[in-house]
Amino acid sequence: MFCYQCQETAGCKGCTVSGVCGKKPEVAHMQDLLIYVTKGLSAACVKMREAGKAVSEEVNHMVTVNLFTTITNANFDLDQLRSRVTKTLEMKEALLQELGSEEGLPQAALWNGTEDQYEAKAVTVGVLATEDEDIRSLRELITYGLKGLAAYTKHANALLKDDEEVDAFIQKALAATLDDSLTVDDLVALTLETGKFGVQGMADLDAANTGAYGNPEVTKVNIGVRKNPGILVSGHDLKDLEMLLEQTKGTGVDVYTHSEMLPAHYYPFFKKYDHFAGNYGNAWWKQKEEFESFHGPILMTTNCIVPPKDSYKDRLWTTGAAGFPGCGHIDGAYGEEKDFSPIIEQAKKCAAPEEIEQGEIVGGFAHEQVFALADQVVDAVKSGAIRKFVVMAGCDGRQKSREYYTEFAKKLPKDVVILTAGCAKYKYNKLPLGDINGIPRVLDAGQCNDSYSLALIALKLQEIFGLEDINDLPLAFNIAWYEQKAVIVLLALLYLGVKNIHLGPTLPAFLSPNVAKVLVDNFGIAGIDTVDNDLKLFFGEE
Ligand code: FSO
Ligand code: SF4
Repeated sequence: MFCYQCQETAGCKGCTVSGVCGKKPEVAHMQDLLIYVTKGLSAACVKMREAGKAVSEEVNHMVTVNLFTTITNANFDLDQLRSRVTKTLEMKEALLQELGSEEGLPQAALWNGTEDQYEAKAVTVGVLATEDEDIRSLRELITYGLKGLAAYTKHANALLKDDEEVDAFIQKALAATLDDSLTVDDLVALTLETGKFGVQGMADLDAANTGAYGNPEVTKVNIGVRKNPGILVSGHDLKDLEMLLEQTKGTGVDVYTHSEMLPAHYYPFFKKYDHFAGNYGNAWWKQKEEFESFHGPILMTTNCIVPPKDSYKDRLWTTGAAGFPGCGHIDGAYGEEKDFSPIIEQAKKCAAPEEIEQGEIVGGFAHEQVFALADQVVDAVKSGAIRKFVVMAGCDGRQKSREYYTEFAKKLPKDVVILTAGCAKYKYNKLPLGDINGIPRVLDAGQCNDSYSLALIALKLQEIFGLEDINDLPLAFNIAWYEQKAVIVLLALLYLGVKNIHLGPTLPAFLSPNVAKVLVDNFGIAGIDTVDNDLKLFFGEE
């Protein structure tokens, strides 16, 4: 196997024996094959569109869910992956029939095989199949960005919002990664175009979420526990949460959020559920301890899954693109009511969660809420009470080097405000960082996809202050990344013209020296240094 798509890749180079995430070689191979056949299907879709034929929603959804399934920590289930390969091949064959010609199609669109041939094929189509390291680097950068975009698209689709332009772009770009005639320059241009559609995809999801659940508002979320048994919901899919909250009404079972589901509490819609109890625990990587002490069932609606301990494996459930062998999986098509009753029945027999902390965290600073506070914010900037903002969005992870972000937050000058989104916030959202004239020093916009809100806030401030360039704002970017959703957020920010983004705790292994140089020279992308050096760099002090 060879995989280097996430920040925790072995030796900062690539996982070759087994994934640091727990992904076994057979699973890694099947994911490689799934990506390959999805690229083949996409190439057929491109031909369909060129021929003026419609591509069905079913096909669009197959492409996005396939991509999502291969995101870090989302799906470890070999059987599910294999059956997705089979369905993708069937779908692609149907398109070839409809096209009536194979002319101009790449090998990936022409290949077909039976299950017993999958493994042998898979080992020939992985990342290393592209020999030129710069072309490989750009193809992977684009593919990972598309995986992130597909994840966000899937959540919008779950709320019955489809954007044919985004789907068509995903397919076009996937097909382009198979095209040997494209140069480094072509692929750099496609990388930026991916960022453009990243903005569009995040805007779509924002519209879907706020359309269904209202605009997030300032909210205090309890982090303690109640006395009833509970179900813990993790991942990013708000529609799954809604269905579960409806089905648990009046059952005596409480529902808690975990990790990236925390921001659900900020939406007005979810406040009507009395049994929506609070948030339990921290970012994804602490789940072994926290799922143990939660005592009740856990529903993973997306990544990030840590391979479970036997002690709670029977309480771990997956749905959507997530999967783990031996854990229960709840199926359900878009628009269909999923049946969570097995989880609810299990919860009733479980003990109440064990308290691991007490108190509250505050969040809900998405675009509309911040716009409502704009006068207060602008006054604080004009009076000098707020000197600067620092965007610290992105992901958390288990590496010790990430303590940098806690220390950085603690040592920040007192007149600096953190803007955040994604699970990165757990490195500092429980610290007593206080407020500036009533504005909390950590403004949490929501999930990683809500980085879109941070971009809107920056654009609004640019407009209010009458600045020509977004980079003239008193705003620094110190982003933590882990998996591929952070890649699309990064590409979206680059597309919006943001420069000098610092990315840590390490730069992606999939950036070849030349591709990294393009990003450094054109966008000022940089890594992180020590906390003290970076504080000096960003704020001119230690
Ligand atoms: Fe975190 Fe995992 Fe949201 Fe990611 S839980 S790491 S970038 O899936 O998507 O922030
Ligand atoms: Fe390694 Fe990350 Fe790939 Fe898992 S997703 S195999 S940890 S590079």
